[in-house]
This record gives sequence, C-alpha cells and structure tokens, in this order.
Amino acid sequence: MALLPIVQYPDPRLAAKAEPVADFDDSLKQLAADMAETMYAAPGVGLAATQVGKLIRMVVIDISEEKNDLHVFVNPVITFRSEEIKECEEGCLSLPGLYEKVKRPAFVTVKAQDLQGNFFEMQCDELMSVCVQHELDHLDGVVFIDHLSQLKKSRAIVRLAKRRREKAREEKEGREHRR
Ligand code: K1U
Ligand code: ZN
Repeated sequence: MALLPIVQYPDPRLAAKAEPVADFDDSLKQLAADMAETMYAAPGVGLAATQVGKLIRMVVIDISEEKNDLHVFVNPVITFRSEEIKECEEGCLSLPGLYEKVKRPAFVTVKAQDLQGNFFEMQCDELMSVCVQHELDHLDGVVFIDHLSQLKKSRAIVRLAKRRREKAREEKEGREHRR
C-alpha cells in the first residue's frame, strides 16, 4: 500500500470531470487501497480519486469512529435527493484548514458499483449524506466552496492563502529551530 499526494486547490485537475470506470481489475483495487490509506492518514472521512490526480469515478468513505467501515463507490450516481435541505460545516483535504457551512439535500440515495463491479444502493443521512455529496462533487470538478456565494468564496480563498502562509512560516521556523 502507498500514501498518495493529495492535489491542492486550485490545481486545475480538481476542476476536471472524471471518466467512468470500465475495468474492475487489480490496479483499481490497488488504487482503492492506496486511497483508503491516504484518507485514514490525512486524517479524513472521504477521498475522491480526483484528489489523488486520478480522473476516474471512484470515491472512498469511512465515517466510523473506529475507522473500520470502509465504503468504496465506483461509478456512483445520486438517484434520490430529499427536498429537505440541511446546512452542515464541511472541510476538504484539498483545502486543508478551511471549514465552511454548505446547504445540501438532507438525505440522498446513491447507486454505485463495488470493486467487483456489482451494483448496490445506499440510503444516506447525516454525515454520510454530506460526505457522499461532497465526494461525488469532486468527480464532477466541483469543490465545496463552489457552493458558496461569490463573496463568501472569495473570502474563503483569502483565508486559505493566509493559512498556507502561516503554515509555511511555522514549518520554516521549525526547520531553523532544529538546525
Ligand atoms: O473530500 C475530502 O477532502 C474529505 C473530506 C470529507 C468531508 C468532511 C466533512 C464534510 C464533508 C466532507 C474530509 O474528510 S475533511 C477532514 C474532516 O472533516 C475530518 C477529519 C477527521 C475526522 C473527521 C472529519
Ligand atoms: Zn473534498
């Protein structure tokens, strides 16, 4: 297994539409295992193939506390969205440190294939619903701040840039301190 580098916003790959998976071969299983390891290490509760630079329609999600309930969704499609809308705080491993409230349907049903190509359906609520919608957006080149108003999105990008500068400064100071 391997840790994969996570593509950071605004890398243009994050805005690309991913291609459907046609071959359910060993390389797909290896990528799913590597994505799961990368998600757990980050740490995160979801990861889309887009975020590791692979433009194919696959996501991994594990919202369990114990990190022992991995779901792999290949070629996922949302087949039902509730009329009820809920606002939840979201984060993203491609925009680390940024958390914003996003409004989305409260409940969704997702149809997908597993790593063997078998179809399954899952009804999602709470964090699973948020996470499924967030990860499927990645496959269509959408990041969570794209759901904000232009003003809130611009402010979020400014905060992200500030946070990155602070982090780079802290890392530089840490390196100098260790010398
Ligand atoms: O897509 C991603 O970058 C993963 C993202 C998924 C997500 C989280 C929360 C709301 C919507 C989508 C993350 O995992 S961000 C990190 C995070 O929220 C988290 C990390 C550790 C434990 C619990 C949450
Ligand atoms: Zn994300």
